[in-house]
Amino acid sequence: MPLVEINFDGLVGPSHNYAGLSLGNLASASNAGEVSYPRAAALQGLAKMRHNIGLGLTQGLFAPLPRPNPAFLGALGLHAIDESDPAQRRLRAAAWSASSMWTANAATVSPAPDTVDGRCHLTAANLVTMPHRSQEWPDTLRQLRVAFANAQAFVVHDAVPPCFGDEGAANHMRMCASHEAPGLEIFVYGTTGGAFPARQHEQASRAIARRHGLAPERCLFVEQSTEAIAAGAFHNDVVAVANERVLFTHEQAFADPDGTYAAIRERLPEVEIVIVPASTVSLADAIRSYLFNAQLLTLPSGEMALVIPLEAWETPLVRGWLEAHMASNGPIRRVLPVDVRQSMANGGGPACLRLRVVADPATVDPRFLLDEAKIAQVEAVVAAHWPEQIDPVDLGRESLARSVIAARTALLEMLQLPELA
Ligand code: SUG
Repeated sequence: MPLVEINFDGLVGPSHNYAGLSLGNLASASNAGEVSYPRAAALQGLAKMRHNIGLGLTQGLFAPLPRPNPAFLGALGLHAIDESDPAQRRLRAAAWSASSMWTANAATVSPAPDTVDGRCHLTAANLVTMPHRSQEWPDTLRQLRVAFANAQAFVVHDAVPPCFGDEGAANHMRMCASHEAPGLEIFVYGTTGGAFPARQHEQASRAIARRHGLAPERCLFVEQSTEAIAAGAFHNDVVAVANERVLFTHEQAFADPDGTYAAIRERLPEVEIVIVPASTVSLADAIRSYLFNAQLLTLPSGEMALVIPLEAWETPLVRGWLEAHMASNGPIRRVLPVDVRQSMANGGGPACLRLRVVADPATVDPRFLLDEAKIAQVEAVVAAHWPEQIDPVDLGRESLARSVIAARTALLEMLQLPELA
């Protein structure tokens, strides 16, 4: 079986809520305090997975991580919460966060054709910049080690040391003539984002490239523009996405756009760079609509499709640009809007919800791979067990905690993944 791109989507967890925990993520901040709909959110994500399977693509699934996480609170000495202290309430909300749904932040992946030992390397992201995300990596690592246990095909690395923030594949793009060919791996880091934190540190990216055994001449380390981070692009995948020989980017994504494009062209002469100018779609509109937080996918026909959030299609300037691009015979031949509004309201579009792994599906633990029948089984578990809604003021309530834990247990039983219990 040849190497193919497998998209592992994170199932939206039963504790999905809007607590406004992510500084620099405008959607998270503006929806803080809203009531969330975990069941609808998970079903939206499953509908996207079904949609992509319908395109003839290979689809995988990661289970939500255990929440609420008492170990996180215990480590902070918070065995009981002082309800009058907003900082303590915020830390409790962190322990309830379903943020592992955004698996683009689970790990950085270097497929086998790029690495010195011919195996696919994955490094779990430490996510240290945001407290609610910093608790993810040990459980993520555990899951990656089960899914990619085949040691002939995969190497799964610990997170890089917490002195350097790493947010995984959201700040990493792989470009290549085809998925099976050696790739150019582009690591995008930030230095400053004005009022907002730069989450990806250059030294974390460089450490990953070394640990994965990448050839230095096939790596690029590119700085994200300060303006982009300051405008709300807390990850590079909010303003750029790449697939095979196509880079689709906003004009203001990188600190040195021309230098970046030239360096890519030098290493991958067949590259096609599709640049959306700020005069057509401003950085603010790009971030509000999440045009670039899209899945740029090669269909079995060889054509490329862009799976965008509905919000992008509903933004007239963005839709106008996409229609003009397709009419001009640009490399994106199809635009496919999907409804992931519940995730979008926390700043997670179609691209955030998936981790791309180029591998032979036969080498992956089959419990993490999906077909239509298994999606229907997951949907049934979600319909039966996921809370219909969560008001952030209910976080901490014992009965809610019990139902969230029971929901995940039911899922793991259905998926036959006792190792993750
Ligand atoms: O890290 N939101 C996530 C969204 C991650 C999107 N991923 C990518 N761009 N790849 C984050 O900011 C919101 C949680 C809250 O506010 O409760 C949150 O964590």
